[in-house]
Amino acid sequence: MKLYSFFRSGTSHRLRIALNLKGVDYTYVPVDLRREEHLGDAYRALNPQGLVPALAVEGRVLTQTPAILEWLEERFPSPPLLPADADARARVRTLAAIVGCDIHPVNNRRILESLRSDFGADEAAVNRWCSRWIGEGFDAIEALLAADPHRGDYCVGDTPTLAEVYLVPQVESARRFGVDLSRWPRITAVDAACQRLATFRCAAPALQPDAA
Ligand SMILES: N[C@@H](CCC(=O)N[C@@H](CS)C(=O)NCC(=O)O)C(=O)O
Repeated sequence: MKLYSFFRSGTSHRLRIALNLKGVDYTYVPVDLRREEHLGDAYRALNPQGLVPALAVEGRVLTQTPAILEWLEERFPSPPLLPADADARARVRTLAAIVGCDIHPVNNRRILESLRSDFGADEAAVNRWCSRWIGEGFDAIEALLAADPHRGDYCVGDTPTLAEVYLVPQVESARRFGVDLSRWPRITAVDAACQRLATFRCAAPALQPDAA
């Protein structure tokens, strides 16, 4: 398997965590977003959307992390990243969707570039934008975590699930944008629990071959 990844990309980070949790080996292929390699013909031939990550496997290329994560779960069911119980699965998917559908898309590089070039936003305004949408999403996640009386160290159940696969990269990104995380003690505790696991630590942006 080849993972086309950028070290600082939150969606690439999701896949690195999931592949590590599943124990699946892969070759890391860097795609430099700073040099816009993802917009060139060579990468677009792999992913016409011009977004990382992409996973090349057995002669085909998978794109879109929700689809790739489901594929991984189906092809490598052990250890599971979704709980057995339907209600718990729904909770995991809710938490993952808050990050994947409502926080990450509006803070993506191309959106921030458009704020700068089409709307004249300076870096302070861009940071306010990111903080706002991260804050709204994290407030909701924190409330959902607080409302679950059976929760342990992780978001749902006693082992990491897709909820952490989405959440930990978003926490990393929040730190990068200078967001004060002290407002969300449950989220930071889940992140700390994940950082105790080598599978999460090895997926960190700073440890990737293209980290600079
Ligand atoms: N929904 C896509 C989003 C992928 C995505 O937005 N990737 C970002 C990096 S985290 C990207 O390639 N951005 C390039 C850009 O915005 O120009 C997924 O989950 O795979």
